[in-house]
Amino acid sequence: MSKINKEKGPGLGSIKKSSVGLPAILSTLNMGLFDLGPGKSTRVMRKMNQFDGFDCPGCAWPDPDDERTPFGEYCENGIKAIATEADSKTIYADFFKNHGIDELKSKTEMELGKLGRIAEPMVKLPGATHYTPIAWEEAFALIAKNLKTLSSPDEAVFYTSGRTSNEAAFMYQWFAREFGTNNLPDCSHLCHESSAKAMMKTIGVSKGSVTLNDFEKTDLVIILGQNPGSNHPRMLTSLEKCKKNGGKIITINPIPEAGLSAFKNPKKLLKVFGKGTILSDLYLPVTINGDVPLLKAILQLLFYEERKRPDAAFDIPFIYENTEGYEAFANHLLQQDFNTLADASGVERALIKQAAEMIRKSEKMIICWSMGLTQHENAVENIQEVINLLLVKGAFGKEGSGPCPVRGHSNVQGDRTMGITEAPSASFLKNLKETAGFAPPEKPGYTVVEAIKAMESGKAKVFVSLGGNLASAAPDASFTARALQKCTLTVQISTKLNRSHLETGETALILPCLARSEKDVSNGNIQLVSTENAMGIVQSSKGVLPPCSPHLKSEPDIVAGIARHTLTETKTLWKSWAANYDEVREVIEKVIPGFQDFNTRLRKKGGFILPNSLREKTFPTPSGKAQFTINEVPDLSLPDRSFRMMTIRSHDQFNTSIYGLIDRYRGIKNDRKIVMMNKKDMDALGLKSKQKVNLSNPFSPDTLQLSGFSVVPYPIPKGCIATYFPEANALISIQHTAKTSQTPIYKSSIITVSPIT
Ligand SMILES: Nc1nc2c(c(=O)[nH]1)N[C@H]1C(S)=C(S)[C@@H](COP(=O)(O)OP(=O)(O)OC[C@H]3O[C@@H](n4cnc5c(=O)[nH]c(N)nc54)[C@H](O)[C@@H]3O)O[C@H]1N2
Ligand SMILES: Nc1nc2c(c(=O)[nH]1)N[C@H]1C(S)=C(S)[C@@H](COP(=O)(O)OP(=O)(O)OC[C@H]3O[C@@H](n4cnc5c(=O)[nH]c(N)nc54)[C@H](O)[C@@H]3O)O[C@H]1N2
Ligand SMILES: [Mo]
Repeated sequence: MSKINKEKGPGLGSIKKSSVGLPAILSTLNMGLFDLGPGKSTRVMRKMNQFDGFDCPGCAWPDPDDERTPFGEYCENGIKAIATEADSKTIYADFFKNHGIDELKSKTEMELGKLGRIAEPMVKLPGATHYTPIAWEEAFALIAKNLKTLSSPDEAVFYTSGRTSNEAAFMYQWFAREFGTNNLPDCSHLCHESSAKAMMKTIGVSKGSVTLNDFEKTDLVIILGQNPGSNHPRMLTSLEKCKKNGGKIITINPIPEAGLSAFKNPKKLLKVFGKGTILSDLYLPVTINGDVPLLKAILQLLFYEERKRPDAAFDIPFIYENTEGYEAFANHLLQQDFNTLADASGVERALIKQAAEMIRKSEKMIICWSMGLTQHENAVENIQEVINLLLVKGAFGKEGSGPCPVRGHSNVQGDRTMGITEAPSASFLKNLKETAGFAPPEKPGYTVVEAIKAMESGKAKVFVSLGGNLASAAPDASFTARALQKCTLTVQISTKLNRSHLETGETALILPCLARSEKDVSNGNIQLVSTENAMGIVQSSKGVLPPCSPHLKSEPDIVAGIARHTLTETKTLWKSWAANYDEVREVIEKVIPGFQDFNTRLRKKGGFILPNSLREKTFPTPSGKAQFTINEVPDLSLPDRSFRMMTIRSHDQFNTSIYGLIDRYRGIKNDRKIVMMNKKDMDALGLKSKQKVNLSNPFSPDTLQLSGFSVVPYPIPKGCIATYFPEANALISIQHTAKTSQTPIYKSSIITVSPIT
């Protein structure tokens, strides 16, 4: 467990080349022992990601289809996620009596999380300084009263974070639509929305098509804008298998992330002391947001090769049979100047040529990407350029090939499948209407950024949050706090205390729910829920631990409670749904394609895979063809003394849940208010290692500022800086989002850095 040492300032160690290995295992076990106690640790680890266990509440990377190790399918960060969730400490009414909201606001996000699990429902009444206890039925009645006094259902916002089960998500969207609104923003808007928009437009499907098996069959994996060593550690096992079978890996990232250089598989304990597998064959240190020029430079080199020797680089039969827009795309490539593209990308020409040659030779290629591509102003274009590369190589409908947007939260993909979206498709609404017997609203609802703006301007007045921590996860922390404070009612359905429980509306409710690892018992039976991982596999999840408090309710039960009190005329069987999720699944089966025989197939070992037409080389775009796109090179010039800033995760956090202060692979500890900067840039500004600086975003309509950050030298391209999420969120403008997807530009704010004098 890390020690908090605010006095000492940041500790700097060496940047690690390899990930996992012995220190990781020790760190994991320490964490497990610390928070859970040894008996509970073992029980949890034996059941996590097992066929008859529960789905890890961490990331969305899939579990192996075939063998699973007897000691649990886990990774270091999965254990940290579970240890945090299954915390034995609890906070009851007496805690809230002794600690007012203002006092709690002075705590960091990490300190709040470490207070323990919320153990009973609480309310903050208008004008009160403290939360006080409230009975469940009273809490539901209070929500109903507030919702019923709105002048339109569109004045309510129903947010979802991606941990919610399919069953709870399905009930939640049904409730919002029966109430009369499509205001169902979710954390996807802050995450992979840019991928969804780009993929829908170009290939007609918003999900990736590859499976774990494809990683064993492929000859090339390209990883852009992703740090799997920290955020999807089990992906390294797939990459290791790819390497064993002769595959190659290219990584494209402004910083050399550990885990991609060398990987020691924690499950093979004997190998821990060995050298590990070198994973990445080629690393391209792209400048922040230099991916479009880099990909274009690669595409141009491939195009020239293809012109010289037909079939040398492109899959022309695939292109002619399955795509549109190739000629315009090829003409555009011809007009580009290679040197200008290379300069804009920040990558040496020789490395670009090496990458192009590896791609040219590849016959089966997977491209993985995550937040490094999705959180820029031109994020949708970034991903469209990735699709262009997949299209020229014909990387669809064949083994070992395809797009792999690596999702974040464990069920974020499933929540979208269940209808959590502000813009439901016409076919979804039709199915819902036929099954539900009410007319769901057609007018699109708010995205996350639109919802925050609506609350801030008084257009939305009630905010309900099914998990998550909007106050810390959203951009412009003070704007978002103001938005929440302007609501008449804010409701947090959650497991642990976070900033969003403290930036309250006039009235505020905390409704504590069961976590995924806890037993959800109804009429003496343990209920199953389901989740969908990043590869479209739907699996069951069954909690194994006793609930941390007798006063918790399950998420479906809470949604049903709110619905029962709000929808007085409802014909929906809320009570019996909450008592038996099989009944919810029977209805899901009617509304959502791919879920036939849901209850039976869910109980099969390993669950089932949802259909994905990309695997059959079918592109459900309006014309039935995949689309090439022409994407502009972004203007990457920087005003004097300014930097392009990316906000990233450390190795010791899950989003806004901060486990500790050791970003072990990057060698940074004891502090998270850190600015990673190129040594030459530090010299030019006259900054010393660990010197305190002020950061400001003068390009936002209201200048956004933070002080007291320490600058540290780091191998990052000149002109680029990195800070941690969520500490730097106060600097990110809410007015300036990605085109089309409205995702905040968490990875490319323009920031000035000045020493504290
Ligand atoms: N342990 C743990 N696991 C997690 C999470 C967690 O916080 N902790 N969060 C979950 C969630 S919700 C998500 S969405 C995922 C996030 O997983 P990641 O996307 O891996 O998370 P980030 O830390 O945002 O890292 C983005 C990576 O992109 C790189 N990058 C930034 N800008 C650019 C750019 O312009 N171009 C390129 N090529 N690279 C760039 C950064 O250097 C960094 O390595 O992880 C999920 N899993
Ligand atoms: N600067 C910057 N900001 C970012 C990002 C970035 O890269 N940079 N990334 C963005 C991304 S990718 C994402 S996905 C968002 C994440 O945004 P959110 O999903 O809103 O935030 P989380 O931190 O994942 O939410 C954590 C809280 O969820 C609650 N919780 C945990 N488990 C459960 C459960 O089982 N049920 C319920 N009901 N509640 C639970 C706990 O109370 C916990 O405090 O942040 C975004 N914000
Ligand atoms: Mo995410």
